[in-house]
Amino acid sequence: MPAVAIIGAQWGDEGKGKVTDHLTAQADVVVRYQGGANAGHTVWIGTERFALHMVPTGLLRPGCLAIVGNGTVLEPERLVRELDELEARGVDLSLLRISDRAHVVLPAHRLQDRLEEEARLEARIGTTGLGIGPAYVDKAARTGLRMGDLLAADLEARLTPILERKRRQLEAAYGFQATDAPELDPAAVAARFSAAAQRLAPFVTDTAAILHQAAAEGRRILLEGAQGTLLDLDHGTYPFVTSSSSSAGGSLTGSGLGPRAITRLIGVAKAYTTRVGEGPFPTELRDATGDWLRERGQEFGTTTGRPRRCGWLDLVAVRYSVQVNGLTDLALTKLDALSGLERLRVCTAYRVDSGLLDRPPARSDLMERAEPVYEEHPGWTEDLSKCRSFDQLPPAAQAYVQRIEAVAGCPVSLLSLGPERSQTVVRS
Ligand code: 2SA
Ligand code: MG
Repeated sequence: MPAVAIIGAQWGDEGKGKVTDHLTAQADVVVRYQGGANAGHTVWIGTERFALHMVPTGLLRPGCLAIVGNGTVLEPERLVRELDELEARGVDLSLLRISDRAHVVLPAHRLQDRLEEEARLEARIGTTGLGIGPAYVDKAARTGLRMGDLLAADLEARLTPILERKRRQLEAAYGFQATDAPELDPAAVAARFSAAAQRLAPFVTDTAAILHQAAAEGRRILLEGAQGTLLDLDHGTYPFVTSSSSSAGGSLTGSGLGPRAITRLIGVAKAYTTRVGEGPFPTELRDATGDWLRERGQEFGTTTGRPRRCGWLDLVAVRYSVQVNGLTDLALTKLDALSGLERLRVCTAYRVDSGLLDRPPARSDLMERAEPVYEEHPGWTEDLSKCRSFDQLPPAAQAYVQRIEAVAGCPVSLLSLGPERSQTVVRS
């Protein structure tokens, strides 16, 4: 059963949207399995830019079934807006399916996200502020509302105990004055949701059943990850992570497929490193080179517009992703953005106090103190954006890619040399 998983091998924004879009040409079904509106997957089709948040990239390929899996958390009104905008631009929604087990992000979750961040003072996580973490907390606490529940006739009655509990929680934890807060008013929330629920109803179904059927028929399934392995709740740089399983494991729990379904796991890595939000980032460049990378790579958040922190390629992080996800190959993106740098550095180990580490440590204070151990490589000046095969790359760029393969312990099977669909090199 040929299911392929696409996973971020760094801290998100590796270019998964572009790589997924490339692979959807050979897919029958594309599945988003975790995260929600915090994701931002950018796809360029000709001169048109699409920024997808909750829906899978496969929706942009005619004939491709696009599934939003049970592992996601969705804000109904925002999802409707995303669908309306896509439809207005000519995207056909008839092959979209949304899991009835996906959890709902309530207006109160967004409020809670903001209150929690404010209360964290200097230990802020730098969340996207979209209520993602609180929604997953309520899912794990078994007090969440699911997409299937949205369609229930007694929605207000279902919301009442949920919002009453939330009111008590926010008052106790943050001294929030809950009187009159519309986010906590079951009637107001039910009214807001009911219009969205009507619009979403035709799409909401048991998506795992569709996937089991598709797998049994030998249809080609693509599992589209959001965020990245270093933001994974278990394997990432905790606590500076997102609240979902953004590594390979999440592609199973978040879709309903079994482990044997996946035959290929592609890690997407950028030729340098970026991170948005707070948290340790050993190779970060807080200097002119960092600014240069941000401008060259247009490193600004797709969802929030936040400037991304930029730095040299951290191969400790990529190698760790290869191991955590059992990657079969890597897709390397934005190699073209490095043209013009005289020398390039890649980090191959961390020095913490007097010891060397070849993996990110669990303790965030140790990770915060990690000093990168660098290797230097010659750069190149040629414009790579028109290269269409590996052989056309300048020798220094070829050597850079080969060194990545050696240190990460994984072959680079695909190179992205620009945002366009055509700027993609597949290596055999
Ligand atoms: P949250 O909101 O609870 O998921 O935030 C927790 C951490 O996860 C990071 N995070 C992300 N990092 C990179 N890209 C993300 N998506 C958007 C994009 C981000 C944007 O594609 O550009 O537009 O700003 C994403 N989503 C979550 C977040 O920064 C926190 O560190
Ligand atoms: Mg992104």
